[in-house]
Order: sequence, then structure tokens, then C-alpha cells
Amino acid sequence: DFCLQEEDTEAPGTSSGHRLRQVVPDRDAWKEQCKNLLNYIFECEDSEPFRQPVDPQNYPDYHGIIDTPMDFGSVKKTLGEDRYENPIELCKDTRLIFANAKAYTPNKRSKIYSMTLRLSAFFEEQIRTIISEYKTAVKSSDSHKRAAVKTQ
Ligand code: OVM
Repeated sequence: DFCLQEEDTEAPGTSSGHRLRQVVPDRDAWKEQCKNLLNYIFECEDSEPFRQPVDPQNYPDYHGIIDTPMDFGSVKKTLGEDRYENPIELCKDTRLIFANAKAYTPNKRSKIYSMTLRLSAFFEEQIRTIISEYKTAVKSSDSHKRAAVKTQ
């Protein structure tokens, strides 16, 4: 999750022309991390009902109750097409899958709803680190950009 940065800095205390390369966090690491997370979720049996949009043939009242359907297949596709700008957007869509299941479930002990609770706990645990590293990387790369402007 770290990369060598292109812009080098003079070694401190020297004017020898020796340059140090800085190790900085990778701003784009979240994409691969989210791809891996989604692939893992797809492997989980718990994700089966939400790998594709809910079929209104099976749930005729679904669209009367749920305004914005969402599923893991759509999230995966959006990510694969580079249409998320950051992991916060992906997290928002994924939470919508869980919120829809909570809104639609006939009761909190339903099999399908309980599957989403386990998935949600796992997802939140994983996405927390991804978003936190992403925020660190954005701050770091912004500060390196400011440093580069000062040398102009
Ligand atoms: C269910 C159920 C529960 C939550 C979501 C859902 C299709 C179905 O118990 O059938 O979405």
C-alpha cells in the first residue's frame, strides 16, 4: 500500500546532489483492496441473495418498499468501470444493500436478513482500514503537492 514517490528531495544536511526517495502511501491502493474485498464477499454463501438485483418476480412488493435497489454485482461493476472516485462512495452503495435488507425484511429473525447482518459486520471491519489508509494517502499526497509548488 506504499509506493516510491517520483519527486525526490535533497538529503537533509547535504548539498552533495544525493537525493532520497520518499516512501509515501498509495492514493489508489483502495481500488485493489475493494476489488479483493468484493471478490471475497462474492465467495461467501451469505452474499448469494444480493449478488444481483432483487428479482421483483420473487418479491412483487419490493419496489413499493425500496426506493433505491442495490446489490454487490452493481457495486463490483461500478468499481470495475472506474466510476467510484473513492472508497467512501463504494461504502455508501454497499451500506445501501444492508439498509434495504433491513427495511424490507418481514422480521429481524429472517434467514436472509441475518445473512446481511454477518456480511455487514465483516464489511464494516474491512472497509474501516481501507478508508482510513485512503484518507492518510490523500493528506500525504496533497502535502507533497504543496511542497512541490513551493519549489517552483
Ligand atoms: C426475506 C428477506 C429479508 C431481507 C431482505 C430480503 C429480498 C428478503 O426474509 O425474504 O430481500
